[in-house]
Amino acid sequence: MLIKIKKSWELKESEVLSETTYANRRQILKALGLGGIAASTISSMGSRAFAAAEADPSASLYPVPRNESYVGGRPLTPEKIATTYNNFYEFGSHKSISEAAQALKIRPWTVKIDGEVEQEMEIGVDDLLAKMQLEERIYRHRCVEAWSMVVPWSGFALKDLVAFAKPTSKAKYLIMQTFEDKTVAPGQKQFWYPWPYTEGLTIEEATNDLAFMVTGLYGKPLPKQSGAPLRLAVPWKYGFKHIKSIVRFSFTEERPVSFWEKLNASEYGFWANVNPEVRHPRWSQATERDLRTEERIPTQMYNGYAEEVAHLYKELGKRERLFM
Ligand SMILES: Nc1nc2c(c(=O)[nH]1)N[C@H]1C(S)=C(S)[C@@H](COP(=O)(O)O)O[C@H]1N2
Ligand SMILES: [Mo]
Repeated sequence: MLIKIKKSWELKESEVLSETTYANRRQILKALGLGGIAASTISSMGSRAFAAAEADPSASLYPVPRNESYVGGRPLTPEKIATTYNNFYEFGSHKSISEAAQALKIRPWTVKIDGEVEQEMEIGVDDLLAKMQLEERIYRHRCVEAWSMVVPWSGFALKDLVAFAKPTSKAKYLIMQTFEDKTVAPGQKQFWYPWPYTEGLTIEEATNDLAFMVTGLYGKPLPKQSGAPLRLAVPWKYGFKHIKSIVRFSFTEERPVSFWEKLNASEYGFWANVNPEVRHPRWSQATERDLRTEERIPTQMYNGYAEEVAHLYKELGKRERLFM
């Protein structure tokens, strides 16, 4: 089973690059005897496109005041592009998942806080929002696949959530976990992926000023395809660290192994800091495609946030520091 997981995995990036390689992936699934499953999963995607658009009870909170200390450095990506070109494997391993994602029910939405905390708890997302100071920040977003955008996220500092959770002195890492529900997320029927999606940060990263819990986008509640109702933004790291639709925050002593790292540790490491000098094993990270202009621009060290975060990695060995 594990061997099969690795094989199907090697296709992730190529799928994105062209239809031809996408077809190639189907051939491999077929060879593994999984062709039937894959075909039915693919055809069910999008069928829930027009699920009732229930009103978001947090709508009246937006827009929130902009924190001017975070600037994009280049023009914003149009909302239409940022909300229709997405990565959210729960709804399909391609970019056009925005309609399929409407099947996700985002209320009631309960978040669990557990592990190394003074007291484990569950809290409804609207109660959590009421406790947090919301603001807007313009952040650059750099996907490991070498495309990028500049967007106005609304939300609150992750360090405020950490403070609210009261981790014990044993807590060294924060693990976040996405919802799990095969009935709304057809991608989760693809059993060769290690669902649920998880991501992790060190406590120092999670309490860095830049680490942001996103709850809104372009002055409105976060769209489902973007990871409603709660999603992470750590703009100095590759996009896959920006876990969507979070239901659980666990504090641990041990470093977690996240979704992509389980699938392919040599390509999607724990640190995942944006670094133009370190190639992905299959392509250069020196430049990126801006979604607004479709032009290639140079990639910056830590995605341009070195001043804020480089100190976090001083103690790491050279190989670890550079490893994406
Ligand atoms: N749960 C979950 N979170 C996820 C992903 C995913 O597939 N599932 N994809 C990640 C990747 S690779 C990127 S680049 C960003 C994309 O966010 P966007 O669709 O808002 O641009 O979400 C990240 N968060
Ligand atoms: Mo990504």
